[in-house]
Amino acid sequence: SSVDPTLRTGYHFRPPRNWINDPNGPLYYKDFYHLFYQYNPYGSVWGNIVWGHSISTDLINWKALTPAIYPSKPFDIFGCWSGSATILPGDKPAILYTGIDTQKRQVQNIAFPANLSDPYLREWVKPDYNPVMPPETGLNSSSFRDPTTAWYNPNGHWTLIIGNKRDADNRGMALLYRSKDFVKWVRAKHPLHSAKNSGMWECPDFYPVALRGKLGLDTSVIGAGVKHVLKMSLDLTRYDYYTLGKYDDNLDKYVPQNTSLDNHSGLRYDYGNFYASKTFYDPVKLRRILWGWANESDTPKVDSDKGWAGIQLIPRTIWLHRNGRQLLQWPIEEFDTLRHKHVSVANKLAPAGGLFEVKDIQSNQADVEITFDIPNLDKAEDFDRSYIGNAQAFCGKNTAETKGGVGPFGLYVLASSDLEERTAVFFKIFKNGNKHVVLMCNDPTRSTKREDIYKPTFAGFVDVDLSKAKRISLRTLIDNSVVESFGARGKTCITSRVYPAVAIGKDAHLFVFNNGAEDVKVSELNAWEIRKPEMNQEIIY
Ligand code: DQQ
Repeated sequence: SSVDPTLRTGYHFRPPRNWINDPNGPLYYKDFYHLFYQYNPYGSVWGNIVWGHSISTDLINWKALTPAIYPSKPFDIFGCWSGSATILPGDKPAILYTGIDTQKRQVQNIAFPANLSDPYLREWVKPDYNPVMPPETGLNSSSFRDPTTAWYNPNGHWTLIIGNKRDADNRGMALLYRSKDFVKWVRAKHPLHSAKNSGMWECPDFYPVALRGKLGLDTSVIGAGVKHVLKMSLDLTRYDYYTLGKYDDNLDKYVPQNTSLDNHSGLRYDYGNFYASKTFYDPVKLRRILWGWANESDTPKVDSDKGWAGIQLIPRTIWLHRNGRQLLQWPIEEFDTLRHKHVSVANKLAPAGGLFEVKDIQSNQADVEITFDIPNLDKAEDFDRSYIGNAQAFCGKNTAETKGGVGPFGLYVLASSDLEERTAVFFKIFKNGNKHVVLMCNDPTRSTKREDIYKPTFAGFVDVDLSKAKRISLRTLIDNSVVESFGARGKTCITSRVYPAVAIGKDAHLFVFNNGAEDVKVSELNAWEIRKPEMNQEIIY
């Protein structure tokens, strides 16, 4: 059976039709935000890749332009793959991207706006001296792609990294390149960073974050008062990982601190359906913004029948937690302008084994913020060290309906009135000596009555200290077939794609549930219907 066309997202970024994947080259220029993205103009499965292009003044309402970069030269004739933008002095954007050349090699190319007085940056020129970074001897030309935004090293060089894998030992790497003029690039002898057995690093990203506060930093900021973030998308696991660490601009080396990539154990932006992400610095609101791609969970056959596949998630402001241990993420504030009809609940008990419905809004496209107070932690089950690194496996076995001690409690979203369909987003709290461990799960095992749908359970731990306040918050954005959740004000995020058969449109319901043995209290719940923004309706030529 095929997907109901009304399950297409309304407020998540998408083109009018067809396949999309990675966000590319996000930038701000002359009053407009630009987003480029991997796009198949001819179909709804991956292929024929060009850079789709849209503009916005608020990152929420989008106008579609014609593709900005598309195969036209020997150095990109078989595809224009992912890359990034750098704003050069004098407010001059430049794009570096991976081209697939006549020999099917991955090469790095440069493109400049044809006309800097066009704020839409509609036309891009690819000089004939491309590629600017060909795969040199010894490099695997099929694992050499996705250049980052460049940063300016005080030693006088523009510097960037490119994703790579060394075949001999499957070592994933961030190759380092330097340039004085942005045109002639030379590879450094050593990579910025690498990790054994991690396989191909796709779409690396490297940027500074301030030690204190929410303000973002321009990509070239270096020195005391900042940490650096290195993120890569691991082709092996299809998840994005990051580490926090120190960038030594003299040696051009990055050293992770208290985080490592060994055994794919880095921190995660999102524990769900989230890949090939990229950040950019927004000079208007002085913040760093994260874009991430979510693919469909349905089959390519269904994608090709329905004519669309893939979205970008709501852009997230990203900053360092003051404990220095992790990043925090939150939907950009502009998103709140889409909030419409509102309901609220205060001081309502979610009794052990009970549930209640949140009524009076249509919740298939909604924004829900909830705070749970947990009066008593005595019944928390013991934490087993074997759960570390295995959150997803634990939640796969222990679903939202598995009775527990403290929790599972949380939301049933996109639920049918009889609860035969529901996607559960919930917390479960364990006892670990005299401390507590919080686990967050997204359980879509009952998200649809349709068969043959890929319904992976996702989960991550939440680094909160319940000894200060026995309380935890959750925000969930619901958009027909997307459930995008932020636990503990952006500490742990989980995105999931689901395709209900019944819980569609007006038939989608929202519940608060508690399948633990201990009562919890909803101290506050606010839920809003979400209006539809302008979403790439017609192409501007
Ligand atoms: N997608 C692009 C590549 C990148 C991959 C091709 C990640 O450049 O490595 O569409 O999803």
